[in-house]
Amino acid sequence: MSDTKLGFATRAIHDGQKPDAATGAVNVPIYLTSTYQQDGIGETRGGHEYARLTNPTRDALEESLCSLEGGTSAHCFGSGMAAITAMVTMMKTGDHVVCTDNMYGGTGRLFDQVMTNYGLTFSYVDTRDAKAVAAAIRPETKLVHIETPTNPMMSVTDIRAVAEVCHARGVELSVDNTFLSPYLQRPIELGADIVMHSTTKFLNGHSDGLGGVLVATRPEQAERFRFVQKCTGGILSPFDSYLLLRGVKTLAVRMEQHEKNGRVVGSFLAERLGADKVFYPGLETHPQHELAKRQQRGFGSMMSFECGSLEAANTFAKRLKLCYLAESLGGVETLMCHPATMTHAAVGAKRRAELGITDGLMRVSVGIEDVGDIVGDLEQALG
Ligand code: P1T
Repeated sequence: MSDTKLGFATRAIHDGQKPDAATGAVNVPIYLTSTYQQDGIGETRGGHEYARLTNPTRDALEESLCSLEGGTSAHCFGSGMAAITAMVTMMKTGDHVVCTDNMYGGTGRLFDQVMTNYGLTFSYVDTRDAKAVAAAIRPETKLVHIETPTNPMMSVTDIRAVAEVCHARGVELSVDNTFLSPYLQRPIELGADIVMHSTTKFLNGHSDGLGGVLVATRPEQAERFRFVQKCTGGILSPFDSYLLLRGVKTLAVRMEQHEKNGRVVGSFLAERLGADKVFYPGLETHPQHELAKRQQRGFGSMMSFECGSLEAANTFAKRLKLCYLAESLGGVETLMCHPATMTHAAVGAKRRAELGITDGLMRVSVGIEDVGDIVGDLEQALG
């Protein structure tokens, strides 16, 4: 059970992660089993029937993540995309979803190229403007799904303001909290109904496992998400659950270091390239700096910057020695991504241009190496 009086770092280590009752092992065992012996018909041990429904390693992880986000239950899936898919299965043909216009490219691809085939409709709005969200809500709108800060333009949405708009109209609000982790932002405290993560990122922290989670705030959501886990089977494996349990234990210290390094790298890039070329809410020049300061516990370590052209971005990327050119984010190592050809290729050139995702834009996930080494690598690569 979660004791909410305990601090975040303590809960990250202990909630859901009690020593094994049978042996005292301080780490949750990896339960590699697909099924469970029953003592008689209908007589399960602790409710375990079949591993698509429950697995003690995954159960422990779900308890841990639920505690960290302050929800009522958590439900883990095999990837962030599987979690988003599960969330939209709450809807029926004819239902409508309002989303942030700038999101991870795979999320829009799922909505536009898969979910529309099942009669769902999606509107993309600039959710920085709560009035634009209100204007986009229709009688058939069931969900507002936002990313804040956004991938990769780092726009910040006022979660509390959008939650008020949603609740006045009887619509649920889900927040993709991947870029900050619950250490730096807790959307449920600001009114969100569902929190979603690609746990592949900061929650795992070591770039060694995909995963996704939905954190619920109401019993009917929990029932629905459990049912989707059971019916569609896109669950997280016991081994990946273990990797996440292990990653989460150090979330607080990792995020502190990501935050420190992020500030140094953000300032360096702003000084080197000009603040107008750097998209990082930690800069005072960022249009939502004050909002980010208010609703986030820190600015995180995600940012993007403009190199000017595809050629300049590629020259920069090829010169990197320490930082890796790679998709993904949130690991201990500094990762550099070219959104136009990587994470946001599916968005299409027209929409990328509208969102400011130019061919010269590079995104950085600042790792927790010695920050002088990261800055040194960026400096030499910028030439
Ligand atoms: O990759 P997966 O675990 O399925 O998560 C999808 C996803 C969802 N939401 C956000 C905000 C994301 O950034 C992602 C995945 N993003 C990358 C792979 C990336 O490099 O941006």
